[in-house]
Amino acid sequence: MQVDRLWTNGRLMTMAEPGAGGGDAGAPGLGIVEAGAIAETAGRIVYAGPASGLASDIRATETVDLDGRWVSPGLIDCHTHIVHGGNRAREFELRLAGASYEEIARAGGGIRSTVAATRASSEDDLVNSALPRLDALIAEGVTTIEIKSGYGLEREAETRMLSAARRLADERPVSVVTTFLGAHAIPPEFEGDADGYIHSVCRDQLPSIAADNRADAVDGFCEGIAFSPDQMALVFDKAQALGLPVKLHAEQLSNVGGAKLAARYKALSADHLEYLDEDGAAAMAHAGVTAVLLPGAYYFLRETQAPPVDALRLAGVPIAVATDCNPGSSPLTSLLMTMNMAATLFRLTVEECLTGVTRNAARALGKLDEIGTLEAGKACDFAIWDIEEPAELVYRIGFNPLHARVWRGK
Ligand code: DI6
Ligand code: FE
Repeated sequence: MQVDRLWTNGRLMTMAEPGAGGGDAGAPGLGIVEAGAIAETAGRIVYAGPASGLASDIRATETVDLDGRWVSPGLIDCHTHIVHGGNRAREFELRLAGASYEEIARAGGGIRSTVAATRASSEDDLVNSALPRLDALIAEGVTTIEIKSGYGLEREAETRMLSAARRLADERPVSVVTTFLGAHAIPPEFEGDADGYIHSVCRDQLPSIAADNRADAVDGFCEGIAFSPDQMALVFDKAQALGLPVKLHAEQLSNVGGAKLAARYKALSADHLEYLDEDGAAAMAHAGVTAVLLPGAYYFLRETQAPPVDALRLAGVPIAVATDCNPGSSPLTSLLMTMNMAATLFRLTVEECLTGVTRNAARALGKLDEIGTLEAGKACDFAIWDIEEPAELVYRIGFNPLHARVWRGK
């Protein structure tokens, strides 16, 4: 058997679903394989497991000795807004002086100030300003990133954001998944007319964005300061008519029933969820909606109500974790730091954090058959770490133990 590359002598966290086989007993969840090997051909994993299980006639064009290092699937940041113009450091200072996120938003700052900066940016500007943020994530082993629009709020600027996001995948060895977030905020032209703006999202923005294949999914901000479940339902109806899966920013600052709406539309994920209740968690579990927890926004906005992790566990909702990297509520470009926050602030276990940035992050993107675990048939994306045990990836703060990153076999 001939393969392109063979990595030997690694300690694998396959992150394969428990019961899927491959993992040693005594290490539930992480799917640990000591003395592991990974074989790759044409960017795909053809084998990941104990070296003893390799075909005896295996021949590789190139063989790499991992020297006993730990290997995880490539990390996946499944919720970001890394493409945008400007920054909001001044607003941060206002918040330090006592203003709340909601007060700033209601006064026309917040998301809208980033909208003005984004509208004034060319596609090149957007690509160039996002690259350092993307590079910071890549440097920590990220191999797939989701990027949302939502700071253009009209067709041309939303389209520009999405093409900038797609272009980032040409600029760097990383997979980019794009999400149309036209229903993020009410733009100044529609002041006081949320219904009118939703109508324009459905009529003027979504159809052309879908026709040009610019977005892989459709998202919205369902919140008192943004759009109601009824308004979001109109966007979701249109998205589904155009064949696009949906997801939702839900119950971040209050409970307006966003999680139930997401469940009704079999959304890929409902994200934030600080104010989720048990009914909402049950509805998500029933509909197979992944919970994406975003501790960076919770931390940065100094929220005090943490998401109901026990209710999510009890209901059996898969939990993912992401940076929510955005200029207003989570200027965070470290997925390792995000895992530490999820553990410290939300009390996720190490296993939940690691699953949250691999297997369940893949699930939140609808790409579990493609990425998220080290299993034959999937894309050959992985991270090699200089650590003694997996918990170190969650435990350390501001320390990057990445040894090397492999994307599509390279
Ligand atoms: N919720 C958030 O935390 C971000 N968007 C959203 O819907 C905030 C975006 C921003 O403040 O720019
Ligand atoms: Fe967000």
